[in-house]
Amino acid sequence: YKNPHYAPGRTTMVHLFEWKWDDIAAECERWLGPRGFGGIQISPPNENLIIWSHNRPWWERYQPMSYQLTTRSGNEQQFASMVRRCNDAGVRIYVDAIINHMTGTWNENVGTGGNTANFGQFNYPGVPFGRNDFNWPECYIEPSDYGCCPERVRNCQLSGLKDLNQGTEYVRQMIVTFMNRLIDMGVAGFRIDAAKHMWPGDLRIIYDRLHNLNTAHGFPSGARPYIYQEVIDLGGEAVSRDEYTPLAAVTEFKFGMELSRAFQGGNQLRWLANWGPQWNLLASADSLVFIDNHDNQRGHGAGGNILTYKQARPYKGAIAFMLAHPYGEPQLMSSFGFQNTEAGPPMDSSGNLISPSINSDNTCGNGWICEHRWRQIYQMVAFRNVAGNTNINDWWDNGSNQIAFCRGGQGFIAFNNDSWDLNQNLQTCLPAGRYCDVISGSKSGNSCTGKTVTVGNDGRALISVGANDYDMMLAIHRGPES
Ligand code: LAG
Ligand code: CA
Repeated sequence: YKNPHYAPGRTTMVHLFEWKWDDIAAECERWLGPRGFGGIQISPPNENLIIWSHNRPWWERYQPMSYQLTTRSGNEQQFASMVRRCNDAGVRIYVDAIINHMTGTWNENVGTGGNTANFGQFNYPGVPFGRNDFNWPECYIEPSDYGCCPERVRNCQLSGLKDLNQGTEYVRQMIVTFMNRLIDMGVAGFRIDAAKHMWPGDLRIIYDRLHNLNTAHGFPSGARPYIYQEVIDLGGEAVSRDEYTPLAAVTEFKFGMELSRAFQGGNQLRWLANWGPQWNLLASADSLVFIDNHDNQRGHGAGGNILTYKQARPYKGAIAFMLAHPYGEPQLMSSFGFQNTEAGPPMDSSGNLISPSINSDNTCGNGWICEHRWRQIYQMVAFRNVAGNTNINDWWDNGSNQIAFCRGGQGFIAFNNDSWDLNQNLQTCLPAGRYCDVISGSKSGNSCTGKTVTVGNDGRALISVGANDYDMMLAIHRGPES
């Protein structure tokens, strides 16, 4: 369950948060496929409660009403067509699976597929689920439970969301049927929402009943779905990430916290020389990594002082480090703009999602940020694809915040987070020649719109990253784009 089964030569997924299925299909064909992206995490595809009392917040999608595939992102037919078109473009689909709970208790009770529920009776006819399918008697997770009491973390309600009992055969069957339907439609795997709040033993039974990936969508025969379990473990809790790594991959929240700290100047970049398990991160093969996600970019979930699109310069630095470094399975965030942390995605007065528009410089409009269309980010996806499974070599640092390293003989990157210029003759490990920096510009034909780097026969080159340059890094690699 730890192999994302990307198409050959691809390495990176992006979370297209709250996008519509038709827009994702188009994005696979016009952008993600051609640019070498490996996959997409989509928002939950199953029916959720409509919450007008909070003006349709983004978080209504974390309140399931049924496993029918109708949401603001589209219906089942649109979902199937998206998966087909993306797989044909070489881009995999990973589903955010909300299987720990159903909704909270609300006055509104209509879902995006038209199903209703009786919250007081724990009745969800769209599945159907009833009182016996939930942990009982009702209890609510208190902050102090995380320190002491795994059984309360697993069996009580998270934020008042009605807690399914995955220990019962019927609940497992409903969940497995839902997930297998998606696998048969061609998805490549799942994010397991709130995995900390489910028993590892129950999850194992569920995973082991999942189908192999669909060979008619280009997967090798016998391939198991990629599963990354959302477990927020910053240390010191009764439930630990290590209970979940024997099952499948796990989200590593320390990754984005530490890199956010370093790239904001709270830690010197030179300490990143041993980035990985020596920082108490998970083993690389177990680890799904990201700088920000949909929760912590707005202070939900683990919170913390996380870099986002709002602090673009250090954010791009942290993302470039993530993509240049071989540790972990990286995931990019693609956001909609927000001020209010509860606000939903761009929508009209009826609550319909508004599609992103695409500007002439490839960026997005209509309220969508599309970090995955920022040059400094998508060109680092290409860098990572070229670097492949090479290791880091020729690490250099100035004893402070200027660092550089090679990826085998495939790529070279330098960062300057000091307040003075970086001007050094450094080993790039690349064949002699002229390279185009993929951060400050891009190659078009024989010319380069950004910095040019000339590598000598000894592999060395003069590397310059000014303290006041637009970006804090410079990257070159083999292949046509640099
Ligand atoms: C997750 N991972 O474990 C998701 O990443 C996270 O986004 C989900 O919370 C959470 N678990 C449940 O799937 C989000 C919001 C919550 C929101 C919840 C349900 O961060 O704030 O709770 O989705 O929509 C909301 C209200 C609560 C209320 C609750 C129940 O904010 O005040 O108690 O709904 O009605
Ligand atoms: Ca639970």
